[in-house]
Amino acid sequence: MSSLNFFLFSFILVSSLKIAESKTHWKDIEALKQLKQNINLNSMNPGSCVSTWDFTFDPCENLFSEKFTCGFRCDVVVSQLSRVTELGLDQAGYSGSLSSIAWENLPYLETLDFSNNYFTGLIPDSFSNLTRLSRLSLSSNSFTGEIPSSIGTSLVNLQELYLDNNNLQGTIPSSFNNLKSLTRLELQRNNLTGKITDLGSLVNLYHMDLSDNRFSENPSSFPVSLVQISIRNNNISGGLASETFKNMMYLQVVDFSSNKINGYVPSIFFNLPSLQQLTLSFNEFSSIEAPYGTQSLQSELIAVDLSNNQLQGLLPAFLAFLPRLSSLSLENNRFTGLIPVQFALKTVFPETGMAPFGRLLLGGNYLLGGIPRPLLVLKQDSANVSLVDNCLFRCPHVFFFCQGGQQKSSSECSHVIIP
Ligand SMILES: *[C@@H]1O[C@H](CO)[C@@H](O)[C@H](O)[C@H]1NC(C)=O
Ligand SMILES: *[C@@H]1O[C@H](CO)[C@@H](O)[C@H](O)[C@H]1NC(C)=O
Ligand SMILES: *[C@@H]1O[C@H](CO)[C@@H](O)[C@H](O)[C@H]1NC(C)=O
Ligand SMILES: CC(=O)N[C@H]1CO[C@H](CO)[C@@H](O)[C@@H]1O
Repeated sequence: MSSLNFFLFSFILVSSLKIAESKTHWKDIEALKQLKQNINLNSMNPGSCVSTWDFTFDPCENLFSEKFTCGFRCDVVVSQLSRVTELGLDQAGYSGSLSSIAWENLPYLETLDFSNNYFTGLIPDSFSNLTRLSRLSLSSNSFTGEIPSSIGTSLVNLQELYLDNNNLQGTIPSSFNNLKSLTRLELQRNNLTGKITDLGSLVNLYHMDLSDNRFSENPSSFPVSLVQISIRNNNISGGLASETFKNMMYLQVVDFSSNKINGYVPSIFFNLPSLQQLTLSFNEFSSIEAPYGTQSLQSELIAVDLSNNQLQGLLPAFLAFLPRLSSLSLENNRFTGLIPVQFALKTVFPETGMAPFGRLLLGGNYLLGGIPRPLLVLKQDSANVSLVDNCLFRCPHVFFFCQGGQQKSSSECSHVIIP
């Protein structure tokens, strides 16, 4: 071999090695190709990420060029080969099914985000092969069928799961109790039914949104790590027990509105150390369990909405002693008796260190007697107060909190039973 030939030979060898250095593993290329093939052609808009994918070139080597403008991320993981670690499609209106893709070819995937597209069909069972996945988002697509229980069995590194805004049926697989790293679970706006699965093993879960489904029963306990829980607008019946919420030291926001929950509002909600927002409106509650020692409550509650229930009896005066409570709605219930002067005092002349009521909505009840004196000097722009549609002796419209409705007729008020 002449020295020139040797030089050329080594040049070619070195450059081909250099290419090999960041070449995409063939399995990842296979999976990306399959994904492109499974997206309906007519949903692939020019300019979208996937429409640019050109497999006559190496994906990871050409990422962010015009051959692969976007849609995934690569990392050199082993043996100088690039592996796809993130698949994050743009919101380009893609449709198609994900079931026949060999997901086991993407074993290094940590993030999969196909949210805000039009994907249909089942959530593939073979997602369970993506064992390094920490974030899975299929939000706002048209997936149907049940949530595969294999997700819970296999994706043990999952931290965030977003399946909201689809058309999923069935319930939450109990295998989800294996997902010990899960911090966020969003299943809102689906068609999920049955009893909400007890997820007591999920010691890191802090955000759970199950709203706008058709769940019919609460579990006997919720993860104690929860900070926010919403089960708004389901079909939950039965009552609530203090026992279900004990030890929930971090819970800040509870929204169980628009269900069919009955019985009493448990006193534990007025004793939980972190709870700030309690929303139980549009249910069938009939009473409120007052906590013990109401003068020394440590509650952090800021907003309580118990409107549109069937709450009876006298107004719960203890709520006037919650130091930070500034928004209280008890509208459209069956409360009767006098308006406690404590409510009026907290609105107009709050004690030092006590938040005043900025919102006090008492309309649509059967409250009796006169307007508590402190309210007579309340300025319109200082608080949102309403006393309309009650059985008050007089509520002249010169007072803004009497405007927007009349008092009930004397015949409607005549059946009021004073407890
Ligand atoms: C929810 O699922 C039921 C079957 O369980 C079906 O009849 C109904 O049409 C679904 N609702 C929606 C909005 O898809
Ligand atoms: C709600 O639950 C009741 C039983 O309590 C059931 O009869 C009804 O069909 C459910 N409604 C929906 C929309 O799932
Ligand atoms: C008071 O609050 C109610 C309920 O949120 C709202 O509908 C109303 O517009 C508010 N009124 C004023 C004057 O802010
Ligand atoms: C290679 C591998 O782990 N394949 C699995 C992928 O997922 C399907 C469905 O859960 C399994 O049947 C395969 O064994």
